[in-house]
Amino acid sequence: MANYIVGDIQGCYTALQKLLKKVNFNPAHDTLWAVGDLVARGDDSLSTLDFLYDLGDSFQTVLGNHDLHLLAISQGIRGAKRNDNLDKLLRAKSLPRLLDWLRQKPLARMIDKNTLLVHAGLYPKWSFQDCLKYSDSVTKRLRSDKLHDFLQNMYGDAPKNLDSAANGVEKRRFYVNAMTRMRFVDADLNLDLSIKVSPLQAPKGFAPWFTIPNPERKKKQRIVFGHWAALNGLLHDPLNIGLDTGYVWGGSLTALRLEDMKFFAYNKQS
Ligand SMILES: [Mn+2]
Repeated sequence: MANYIVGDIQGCYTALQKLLKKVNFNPAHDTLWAVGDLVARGDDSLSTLDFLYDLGDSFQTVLGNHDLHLLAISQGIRGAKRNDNLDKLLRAKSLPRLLDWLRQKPLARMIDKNTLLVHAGLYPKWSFQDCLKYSDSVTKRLRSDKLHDFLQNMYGDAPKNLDSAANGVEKRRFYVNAMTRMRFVDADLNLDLSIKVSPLQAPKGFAPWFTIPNPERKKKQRIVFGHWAALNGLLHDPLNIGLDTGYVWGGSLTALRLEDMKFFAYNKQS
């Protein structure tokens, strides 16, 4: 019985299978967790979702920005970009079933009593409880007949902080941006969603979210996240575990076994 947490899969079905084989993943005993961004850009988003769906309760995930974008494309709110490689998925018979399943998933959830799973990270002013509450407020909309309205209002980089949110729509946009797109914040903890470089190249005045002291976060609380491929191997912090090692960009697909904190990676060279 082991818990494996896998980084951003992004439709890389073959790599996922190779990685699961490497760790001898057995859905009868083990649980696979994912940090979100299950689809987009990789070779086979359809097979990826079909496979994860079929794992039933042996698979748990949070949603990433690409997963929310897929929901928006399916609602006709956005067009699919060619390099997202989603055509086969968007034409699939199983699409409605897969989308109904996907929209049930949270933006953040606990893996155990000290471990939060969230695609981008924990906004430095939030406690775990805040984050879970804000995730619930988004999930409630995703699961409801307000899905279309919610996704329509989801896009945009403003507000940059929660205090300047004028209404519920703007608050929820901030929740989504913080939980699925965040990398850098400025000294006033404003989100800057345009900077995607590695922390080593941080522009003056900006810092990665996980370097900001968070008074709401208890000492032993750890966060497992993805989204930031440029972090690749730079972050050796047992409390902030970034699992996106950029397989779609020629890097590797990484899984962490929670029981002994062992990392496994698959890349095209292995
Ligand atoms: Mn992402």
